[in-house]
Amino acid sequence: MHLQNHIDGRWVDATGGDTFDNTDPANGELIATVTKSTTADVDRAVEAAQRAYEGWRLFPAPKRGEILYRAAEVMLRRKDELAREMTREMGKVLAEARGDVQEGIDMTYYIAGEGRRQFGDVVPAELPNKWAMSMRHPHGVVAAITPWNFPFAIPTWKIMPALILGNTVVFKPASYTPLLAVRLVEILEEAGLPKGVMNLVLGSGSDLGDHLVTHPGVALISFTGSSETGAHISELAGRLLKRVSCELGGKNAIVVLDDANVDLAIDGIVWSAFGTSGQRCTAASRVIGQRGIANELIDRLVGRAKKLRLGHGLEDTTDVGPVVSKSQLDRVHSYIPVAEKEGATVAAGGRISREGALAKGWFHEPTVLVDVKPNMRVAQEEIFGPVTAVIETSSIDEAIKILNSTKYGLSCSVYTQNVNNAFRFMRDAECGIVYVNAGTIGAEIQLPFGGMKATGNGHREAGRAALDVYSEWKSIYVDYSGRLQKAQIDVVEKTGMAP
Ligand code: UN1
Repeated sequence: MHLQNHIDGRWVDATGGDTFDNTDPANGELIATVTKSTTADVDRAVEAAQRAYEGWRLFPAPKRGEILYRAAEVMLRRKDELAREMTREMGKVLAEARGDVQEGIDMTYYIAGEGRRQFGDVVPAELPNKWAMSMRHPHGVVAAITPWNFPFAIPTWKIMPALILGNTVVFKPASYTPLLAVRLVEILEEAGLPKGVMNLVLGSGSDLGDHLVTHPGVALISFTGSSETGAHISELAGRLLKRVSCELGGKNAIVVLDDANVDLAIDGIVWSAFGTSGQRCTAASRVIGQRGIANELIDRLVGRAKKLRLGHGLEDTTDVGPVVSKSQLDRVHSYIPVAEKEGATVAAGGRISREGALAKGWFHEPTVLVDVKPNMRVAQEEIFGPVTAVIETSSIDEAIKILNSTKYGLSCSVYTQNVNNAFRFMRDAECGIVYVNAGTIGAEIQLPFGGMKATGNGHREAGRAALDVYSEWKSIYVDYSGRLQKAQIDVVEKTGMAP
């Protein structure tokens, strides 16, 4: 298989003629060769998107919605095939890959409906014979720069709201997951999206990112990835006063209080810490356990982590797949000596797995670190792998303090059977997503998704909130009095009515 760019409605190779390989992280098998774009290809994609914008912004939004609706139908039809390709391409187990595709389907249906909403306000004016209202206005060309961990869902979070509001798109997916990006563009093409509205540029962020972000034809950059890259993009774009929406790192925690249902908490921790091999920005990479249940919690969590079976995500027997690449594996594993040096103990896992069928893939054992103090690096930094750090605490107050002590603020959860504790936690957690008696992963698309502090720059994806990212507000006043009226200055006192 060979994967190409999609520019102005055509599948084309990059101008330089270079390629890179797309491989299965579980066994190293070659999936596809991929065209490797240069900045000249970015220019072509942006120019095509700029040309298409003039037509697309005027195409009625309900009709744009119908195209998205058809795209969702195609996704549904192709769901299983897409999920299988995703598992091969980036490693997550098949059930989770199906979930990723389903999240894209959900988002596409949801946003299709916005074709007939996109509400603005009509409000009374303070002067007679004057009309006041607000409406949404598209930005123009949106650059969607997406990560490999949700190679289908996250692109839909950006592309669907951008399209429904009348923007056109240049899509630069992570270089580990070009296949699912190609599939998404194929689906939009099949659904009838006009040429140039959606352009795909395959290649590495380090080669293309700065050029795309600073391109004068790009109005808005929507990025999901690391906080470091998000800060870099924001800096470049900030100087040019471009719109930027960033969805960045997390150091999410599950708090388990003494009054929790521990069985339920263990299920939530295992699922949130080791699902997707811990490669979710919502992954539970910290567990904060109150002293009364901490020993039981640790014993049982360690037992469960040791039983998880590593393997290819397409096999039924696999609980945890590989991490996405060798460099990611090395990065994750480098935290083990860091933890030990700071005084933490590896209670489960801790090793790279190379036994038998795992030898050719990038597998890391599900790992539980204990004796962790809140300020240790493993309790502060995003690891993005199957590693979770257990911290013990004395009270709910201290637990919330520890929860809020990292620079991030994406997702968190509390396990408690006490309604007062639950509500205090909901109020005081400095996170964009809070769960009660559920793990930290599994956000639904009809609510805002995103986080506080270094997790983002104040925007939210999904839900109605996404519309605010992909449009500007325009306030419109129509004076039909036929004379000069001055707001804030004219005195309107006479009602003209009998007293
Ligand atoms: C991500 O890891 O960047 O809430 C997205 C969740 C998923 C989305 C995760 N619905 O875990």
